[in-house]
Parts: sequence; structure tokens; C-alpha cells
Amino acid sequence: MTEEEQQLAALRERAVAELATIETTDGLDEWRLRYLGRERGELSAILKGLGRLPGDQRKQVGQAANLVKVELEGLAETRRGELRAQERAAALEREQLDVTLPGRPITRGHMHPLTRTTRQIAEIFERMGFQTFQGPEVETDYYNFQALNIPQDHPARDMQDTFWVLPGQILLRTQTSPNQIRIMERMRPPVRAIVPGKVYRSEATDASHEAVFHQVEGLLIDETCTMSDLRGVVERFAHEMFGANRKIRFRPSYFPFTEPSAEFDMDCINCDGAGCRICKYSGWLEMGGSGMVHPKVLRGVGYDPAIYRGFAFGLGIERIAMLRYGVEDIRLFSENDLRFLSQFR
Ligand code: FA5
Repeated sequence: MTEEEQQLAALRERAVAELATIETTDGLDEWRLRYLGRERGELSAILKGLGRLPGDQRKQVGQAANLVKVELEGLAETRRGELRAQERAAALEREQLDVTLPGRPITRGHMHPLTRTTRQIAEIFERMGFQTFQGPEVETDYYNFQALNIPQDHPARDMQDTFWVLPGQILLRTQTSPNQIRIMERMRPPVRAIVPGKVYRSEATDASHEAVFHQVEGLLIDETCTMSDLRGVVERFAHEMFGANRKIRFRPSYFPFTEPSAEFDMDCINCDGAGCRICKYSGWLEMGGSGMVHPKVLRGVGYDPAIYRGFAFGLGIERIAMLRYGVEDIRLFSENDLRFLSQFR
């Protein structure tokens, strides 16, 4: 064995022994550079030195060196495969996800008590043949006041303090009544409609007054309608909502767009009319305003008051929800306190 062949055998042995101790792919890269690297690799140095050997030796050592090179390359690739598998397994171990952990429950939402009340109200009136409509919250002075027989500078405007968007022209509606006009402009009698929705008034708030609250408007127009039909419809509503024993009373009132006008109350559900804190010891709870649609309003939308007549009413939805659920402060509905809201699941 020539000196070169001995050198080669020793190099092979060292390389194979070292390879077995390598634990990372980075370490393997270094090993590769050290033994097989083109520039500074030990095997390359032997191959480069072949030129100095006599012809027959050059061939022999060259072949042996190539065999060692191929063998080491093969061993290195096998080791690389093993190390990669180890590294992947270690990474998986580190990133382990325990899929047996129970998930975090997603709490289900539910309807706001006012939405629920509004839907119940609509269902009751729908059973009486009323159709539900919606109207704009940003209204014109014309629909909110003028077409309802409340001209500019009329003292009746003082009953509803107003948020103006464009002073004198555009406002946040103070009542759902402008929808009486919008509906009559679009439909020919007979009309049976209700319009629930938000209304706005520049009011000081207290336990029974909000600046943003909800009303439901009712409108019925045909050829034979009377005030007793109004009473029948309101009473039927109260019975379906609060039970068949409830009493309704009408009090004379004033609204420029109805004649005659009346406010209606229901006997207090807390004390059955005996008088208590809830009804301020009167025995009655105010529910809404109403009346027979004013002939001027009918004429304004092109209905002939000699042929058509009708009634309209406006109910406060918060007031109804307060009675239904025994809520004593109207402000709770808009405070978004989950301790309050989650009671209405
Ligand atoms: C009106 O708004 C008339 N548009 C009702 C009407 C309709 C009359 C059709 C004739 C024909 P009033 O301002 O009284 O009327 O309000 C009606 C109801 O809304 C009240 O009975 C009350 O239940 C409720 N309401 C009024 N102001 C507030 C407030 N600040 N907060 C909560 N509810 C209110």
C-alpha cells in the first residue's frame, strides 16, 4: 500500500467515525466542507496532489480516492436524511397541539328586549290585519310637522323639542306619525298599517323619559271607521299583550292631526288599579296618543274626507316593554349593561 493509499484509508476512517457523532444538519454541512469541500476539503487535497505521482500509481490512488468520495457522499446523504427526520420530530414535539382540550364556548347572542317587544306588538296587529312598514328616521319638516297640520311657528311644536339636521327643514323625527302621510301618499284606502321605529326628542331624561325612544304608529282608513273601532283595536291589543282582564280608558286630548283626539291608559298591571308607586297612585298607566285622522290631513294626501275616515294612534314601545318585563327605569334599555340584557334570553 502506498503512502497515499494509507493516508486515504486513515482519512476515510476518521470521516466515518466523526460522521456518527454529528447531531445537526449544520454540523453535517461543516463535516462536508472539511472532507469533501472543493477548495479546502481533505479529499480534494489528495486528489489535487495526484499530479505529482508516477502514472500507474496516479491511476490506482485516483480510483481509490474516487471510491472513498462516492462512499462518503452516500453516507453523508443517509445521515442528512436521519438528521432531518430527527429535527422534524423535535419541531413537532415543540409545536404540539393538544386537540383534546375542550373548546372555549361561544356565547350566543339574543334579541334586545325592545326588539322582542316590537315584534310581539307587530304580531298582534298583524293578526288584526295590519301590515308593518318602516319609514326614515331623518325626516323633513313637511312630513314631521306641516303635513300633520302643524304649520311653522304653531304652538303645538312646543310639545316636541326637536333635533334639527338643517334648521327649519330637516330633523330627526320626533314621532312616527309622519309615516301616516308617507303611507297615505302611496296607498289608496282601505289602509291598515303599523310603523314601528326610533324617534328623537331633545328632552331631559329620567326614569320614564328618554331622548331616543321607540314608538309604533297605527293607521286605519276606510269608509265606515269610527272612534269605537279605535277603542276596540286598542283594547284588543292590550288584552293580547297584557291579558284579557286589562281595562283601557280614553281621555280627551289634543293633537293637531286628529280630531277628536284622545290619550289612552291601561289599568296598572302592578296594583290592578288600586294605586301604587309604578302608576304614581293613579291606578292608570299612559300608553299612547290617538284620534280620528283630521280631515285637513286626509285632504292633504288627496283622500276625500266626505268618503274616507280613519283613526291613528301612537304607542311608546319602551313603556310597553317596561310594563311587560317589570322594568322600572327606561334608561336600562340603552345602557348596554349585560347584567340587565342577559335576563332577556
Ligand atoms: C305622539 O307622539 C303622537 N304622535 C301620538 C299620536 C299618534 C297621536 C297618532 C294621535 C295619532 P306623544 O308625544 O304623547 O304623542 O307620545 C306618544 C307616546 O310615546 C307616549 O304615550 C309615550 O308612551 C311615548 N313617549 C313620549 N315621550 C317619550 C319619552 N321621552 N320617552 C319615552 N317614551 C315617550
